[in-house]
Amino acid sequence: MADTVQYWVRNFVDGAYTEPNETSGYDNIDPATGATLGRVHAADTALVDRAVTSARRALTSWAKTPVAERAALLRRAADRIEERFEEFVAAEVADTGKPITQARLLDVRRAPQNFRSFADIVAAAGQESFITETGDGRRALNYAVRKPLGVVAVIVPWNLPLLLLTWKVAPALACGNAVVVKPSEETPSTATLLAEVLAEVGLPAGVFNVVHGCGGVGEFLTRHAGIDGVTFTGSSATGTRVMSAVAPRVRPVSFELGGKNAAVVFEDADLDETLDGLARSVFTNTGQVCLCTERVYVHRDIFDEIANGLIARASALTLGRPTDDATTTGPLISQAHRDKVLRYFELAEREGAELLVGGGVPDLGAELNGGFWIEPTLWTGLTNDATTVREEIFGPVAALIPFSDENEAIGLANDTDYGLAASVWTNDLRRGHRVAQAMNVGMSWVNTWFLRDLRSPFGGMGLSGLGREGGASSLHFYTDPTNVCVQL
Ligand code: 6OD
Repeated sequence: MADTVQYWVRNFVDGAYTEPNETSGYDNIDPATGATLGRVHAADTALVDRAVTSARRALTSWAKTPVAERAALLRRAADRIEERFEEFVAAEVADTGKPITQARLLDVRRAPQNFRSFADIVAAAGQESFITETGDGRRALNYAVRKPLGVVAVIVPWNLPLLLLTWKVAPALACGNAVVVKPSEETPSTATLLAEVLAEVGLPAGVFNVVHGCGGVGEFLTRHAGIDGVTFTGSSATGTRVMSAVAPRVRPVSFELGGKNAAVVFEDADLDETLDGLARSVFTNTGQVCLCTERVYVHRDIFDEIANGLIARASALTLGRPTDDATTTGPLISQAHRDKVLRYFELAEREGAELLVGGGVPDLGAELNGGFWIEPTLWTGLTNDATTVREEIFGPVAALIPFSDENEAIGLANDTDYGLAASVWTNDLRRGHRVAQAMNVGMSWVNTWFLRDLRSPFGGMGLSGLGREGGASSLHFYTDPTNVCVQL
């Protein structure tokens, strides 16, 4: 990848790519090698302003476009993404360093699914209505007309760039909104490609805009008077900044933020199935999924078996060139992120962790050693008091902690400021339901992890977020109701 031709990733505003300005770009770095892939055109405030203005202009007619037409466009977008599937895969792999098999099976696969699902969901959506009897003889019909929220700022992270972008853009467009998208500065390419696809399938100019840049671009965008709402996936710290940016104008936000997700493993769990699921939940995307497990609570009776099984699975992961089919595990996204994860590795040692596997930087040879690689890592010996068990690390690492009974397990799992996801592993059906329901999280899985139905509510509690997206929850966030009351 180091010899990739230099290219510019451009902004997309009012239906066209803008010309790059040599003075306002930054390098797009390949996380697998550390090499420069190309240059990204950073938007200045004038360009962000133009993006918002064009979105406001386009909103007027897009909001009035019949739902069936909007849904048909979403379906055409899904078809076109599938036609250009390998281009999206290549762009996602280059930006993130993730294994190509994962980009195909998880990331890019979800993009057409997101468009088709929200085409179906919006087409089938009904409206609530009530016949009101006031008690003094009057009757009325109450119904709500749901209107698009308006111009929505869509701010998405670098871990699952296209998946998360389309998860938000599909319902936003389906509901008749116009969007200004700010992808992470680390992963600009698939958003830029999506702009082209949406134009190809006939989305009117200005309905979908992309502006690139670092935090300052996001800050300017979210404070902009022309923005009617913000949907954001990323860190809890950035979420609080977005919240204060929109506070003076009282605009709605939808946040999916960090997690410190627990897995609870009971003594009656199916060992192989559980170990495969746990390993997937800890190491997928090199631990860089907000849903990844970083705390594994294991019943004492099977603690050693689970620890040994996880060590074996961690050791069997293949770190290597992201474009090789055999690679299971890519690098972290950046040098800065690896430095952060390594600081947690050092801290864990000071906090008394016993290292079961990993704990450092692997030697992958000259071609890859400039990349941001890290070893899949497991610890025991830590307790819930440890900072490494309380703070989100966002790397391929988990702490294994024993428990003796169900109540203790629930207490330990819920002892956190976060509340995004949990998984429960047991063959006792009633216990599975009971414990999954007791988890103070947005998503609680039993004997599985990250199994998605796009109609379900998705989001987090506590530091993990605000609001829910998915199915009807997305329709609620991306619309604003006007209730009409007609006396009969
Ligand atoms: O699957 C999804 O729809 C979703 N929002 C996943 C989020 C992953 C966060 O890293």
